[in-house]
Amino acid sequence: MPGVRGPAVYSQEPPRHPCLKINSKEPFNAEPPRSALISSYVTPVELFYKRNHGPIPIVDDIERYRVSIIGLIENPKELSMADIRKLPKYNVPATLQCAGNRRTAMSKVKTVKGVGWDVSAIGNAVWGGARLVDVLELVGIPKLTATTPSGGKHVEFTSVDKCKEENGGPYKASIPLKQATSPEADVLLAYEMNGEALNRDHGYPLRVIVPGVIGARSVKWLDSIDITAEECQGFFMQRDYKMFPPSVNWENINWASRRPQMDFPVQSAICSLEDVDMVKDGKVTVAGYAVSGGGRGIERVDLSIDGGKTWVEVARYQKPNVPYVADDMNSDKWAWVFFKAEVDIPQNAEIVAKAVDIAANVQPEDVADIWNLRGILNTSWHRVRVRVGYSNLTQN
Ligand SMILES: Nc1nc2c(c(=O)[nH]1)N[C@H]1C(S)=C(S)[C@@H](COP(=O)(O)O)O[C@H]1N2
Ligand SMILES: [Mo]
Repeated sequence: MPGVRGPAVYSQEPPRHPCLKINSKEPFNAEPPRSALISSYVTPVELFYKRNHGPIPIVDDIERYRVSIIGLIENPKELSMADIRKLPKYNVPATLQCAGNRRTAMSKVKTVKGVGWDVSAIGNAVWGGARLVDVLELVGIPKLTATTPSGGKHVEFTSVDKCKEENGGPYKASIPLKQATSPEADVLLAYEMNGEALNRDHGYPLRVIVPGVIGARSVKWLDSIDITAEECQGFFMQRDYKMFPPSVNWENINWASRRPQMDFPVQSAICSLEDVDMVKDGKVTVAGYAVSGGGRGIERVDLSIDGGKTWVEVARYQKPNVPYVADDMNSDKWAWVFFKAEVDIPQNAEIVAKAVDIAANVQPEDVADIWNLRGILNTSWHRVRVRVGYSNLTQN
C-alpha cells in the first residue's frame, strides 16, 4: 500500500501509559490494572488494552493511504480516507474483548498456549466511522446480501502489519457477508476512538470494529477488503481462536473440525479486588463489568460471598441517571454494564460474580469444565478471596 512504512522491527513503537501491565513486550500486549479498568464506563484510550501480533505499522502519508475493495464484485474500488469520511458517520459504543481475556486463570488448571491475561483484556470505547454496509454499497453490494451474483459470501479484512504466525505476512480475518451488509450489526470502519483520531496502537488510520464478536476479528490498520467465496484461510481464523473441548491436546488436535470463534459468550469479572485481597474491615465494595456477545444485553448479575452457595442480585448500570434495561433503545446494545455493591463479609470470604444474558445464558461454574489448549474464552464464575485483617488500632 502506498504511504505505509511498516517497520518489521520494534524500534518505532508508540509511547504507552506507564500503568499498563505488560504481558508481552514484542509484540506489545498490555492491560490496565483492574481498578483502573472500572474507573470509567468509556475506557480512556491510554488505558485500553493493547493486543498485537507484530510491530505497530506506521502510516505516514495519509493523503496516499487507500483501502482497496476487491474480489467477487463487479467494480473493485480504491477508497481514500476522504472517500470514507464522506459517508455518514456513526458513533457506536462497543466493548472489545480479547478471546484470551482471563487466560492466566485458565492456565492454572493445566498449561495453555498464549499470552497471559488477567481480567482486563477488555475495554469499552465509542468508535466513530463509516458503516461497512455503506462502504459495500459503494461497490454495488446491496444491504442484507448473503451471496453476491458471482458467489461472494464472506468479507475478508487484511491489515498492513506483519506477524510471525503468518510467516511475516499481514493479520487477516473475515466475517460473513450477511453480517457485513446488515445495518443492525453496526460493523464499522472506524477512524475515531472516543472522539479522537485512532492512535497507532489501535489501528491508525482505519480499523474494523465488529461489535459483539471476539476482538480478533476487528482488524486494525486496514489495507484491503476482499469479497470471497470461502471464509478467510489465514492463521488467526483457521489455526487459532477456535474453541476446543478439554479432551483435545496438541497431539490429537484437528483444527478443521471447529469453526472460527465469532460471538463472545457471557462474561463478568470483579475489578475492585485482586485475586487474593486483605481488607481493613468487613465492609467491601464489589464492583466490576459484565458483557455478552452478539448484542445480547445483561439480564442479571449475581453475587455471592460464600463461594457460590447463596447469591444476591446486584445493581447494574451503564450511564448515570439512565436506568439500564437490557435490550432497550436507551441502553448501549454492544457495551458492557458495570455492577457495584457494598457487602459485609465474614473474616474469610470467597466472593463470586456470575452474569446472565438476555438469552438466559449463564457463565459456567468451573474453569476446568471449559479448559482448552489455547486458553480462550475463560468465562467461568469470577472468584476473589478476601481476608479481613483487623489492625491493632481497630481491635477492641
Ligand atoms: N492488524 C491486526 N489487527 C488486530 C490484531 C493484530 O495483531 N493485528 N489483533 C486482534 C486481536 S486478537 C484483538 S483482541 C484486537 C485488540 O485490539 P486493541 O489492541 O485495539 O485493543 O485487535 C485485533 N486486530
Ligand atoms: Mo485477541
